[in-house]
Amino acid sequence: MYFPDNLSRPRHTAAAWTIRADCKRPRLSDSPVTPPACSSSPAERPFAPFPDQFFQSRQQLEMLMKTRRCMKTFAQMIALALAIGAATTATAAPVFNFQFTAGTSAQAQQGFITAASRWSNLLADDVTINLTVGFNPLAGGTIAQAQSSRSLFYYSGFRGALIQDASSRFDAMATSSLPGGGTFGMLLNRTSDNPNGAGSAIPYLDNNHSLNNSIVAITSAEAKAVGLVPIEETLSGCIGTCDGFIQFNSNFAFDFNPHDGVQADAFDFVGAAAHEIGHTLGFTSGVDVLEYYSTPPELHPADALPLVSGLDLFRYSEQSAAAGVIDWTADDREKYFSIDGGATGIATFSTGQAYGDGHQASHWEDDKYIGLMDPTGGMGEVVVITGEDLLALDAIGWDVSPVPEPSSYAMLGAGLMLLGGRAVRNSARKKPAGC
Ligand SMILES: [Ca+2]
Ligand SMILES: [Ca+2]
Ligand SMILES: [Ca+2]
Ligand SMILES: [Ca+2]
Ligand SMILES: [Zn+2]
Repeated sequence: MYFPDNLSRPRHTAAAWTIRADCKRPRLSDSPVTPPACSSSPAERPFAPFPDQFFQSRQQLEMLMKTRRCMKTFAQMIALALAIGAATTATAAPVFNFQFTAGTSAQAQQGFITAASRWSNLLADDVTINLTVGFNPLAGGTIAQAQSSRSLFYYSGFRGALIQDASSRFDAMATSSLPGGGTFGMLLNRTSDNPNGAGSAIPYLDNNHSLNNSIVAITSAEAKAVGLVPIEETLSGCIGTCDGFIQFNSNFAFDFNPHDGVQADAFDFVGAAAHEIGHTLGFTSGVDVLEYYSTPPELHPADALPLVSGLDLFRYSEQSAAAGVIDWTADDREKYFSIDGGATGIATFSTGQAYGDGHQASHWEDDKYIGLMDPTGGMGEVVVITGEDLLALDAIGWDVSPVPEPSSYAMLGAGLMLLGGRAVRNSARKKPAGC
C-alpha cells in the first residue's frame, strides 16, 4: 500500500475471522475450517475475538481463565457504565441508518438496532452514520467480518476540528495535549527507512515533519463527529454509501437478548455488534496496518504509512512519553491511553497480533475488563460500554451525553484515578490481582 502525494483514502482490506480446529487452544487462522465442537469446562472456556478485522490477515483465539476477582472488576465496570448512562437525557444523538444484507433475520436486525441505540443513548453528536450489516452464513470458521470507511486529513485540520468540537473537561485536557503546528512526532519501528535497519524492531523517533507526521486517517463516522466532511464511499459488501460494513456468521450460536443474560453456549450478539460499531466510530489503531506491512517484501517507508488514527494521537508508552511523542510501534512494550501527553495512563491497549500481545492494536488490553473494546469475548459473556470506552470516544471527537451529573461525574473521576493507578510509569507491570 503506497499513497500518492495527494490525499487519497486508505485501501481497505477485509480479513475474516476463522477458527482452527484445536479444542484445547482454539486459534484463528487464515484457512477457513470448521469450528471445533469442543465441550467447555466451567473454568476454561473457548474464547473468540470479537468479530472484526482491520487490515488483518492473522488472527488468534485465546482461552480465558475467569476468576471471581475478574468478574467483580467487570461488575464494577458495568456499574460505572450504568451510572453514566442513567443520567442520559433527551438531546441530539447520532442516527444510525441501517441497510441489511439479504437474508438477515428479524432478530439479527433488531440486535444491530439495539446495539446502535446503546451508542446513540450515550453520544450527542448530530450526525448520521450509514452502516450495512448482515447476518448470513459465511464460509468456514469465519465468525464475522467488518470494515470501516476512512478518510485522510491534515493533522492541523483535524486538531483544529477537535478543538472546535471540545465540550467536556476531558476534551480540554485531550486537545491541549496535542502538539501545536502542523505535525506530530511518534516513536516508530519496522519501516523500511528505520535508521536501525530496514524493518528493524528497534523504535526510533520520527519527528521530521514529513508526510506521516502531517496526516491522520480518521474513520468517516468520527470525521462527521468533529464536523469534518469525509469522502463519501462505499465498501465491498455495502449497500450504497457507508461508514461501515459488519457481517456476522449465522452458523455460530448467538444470544440476541442479553437482558436476561447470555446463554453459556452462545455469543452476546448485541454486545459484539456494539463492539464492531465502536470500531466504526473510531476506536481503531493504524499500528495494525503497520504490522501488516512490516514483513519483507512488504516493508514501507514511514511516509507510505500516514495512517495514525484519531485514537493513536492518545497512544503512549513510557518511552514515547519521555520523548514527548505518541507511540506508534509494533512491539510488545506496554501502550496506554492518555489524554495528558502520556503523564497519566488511563487504560492499556492491546499491542498487535504479530509483534505485540497477540491482539489487534485497535483494542484495549485483553481480559483486563477495561471495556467493550476488549479484543476478545467469551460465550456466555455479557459485554457493555464502560466509562473508559466513553472517555476514549469523547477524546477523539464524540460528544458524550450528557456531561455527567456531579454524582456520576465524580464516579468517572474515581474510575480514572483507580485506573491511572494501575498504569504506566512504573516499569514494574502489575496485573490486577487475580486476573
Ligand atoms: Ca516522518
Ligand atoms: Ca477478553
Ligand atoms: Ca468530546
Ligand atoms: Ca463531536
Ligand atoms: Zn474489535
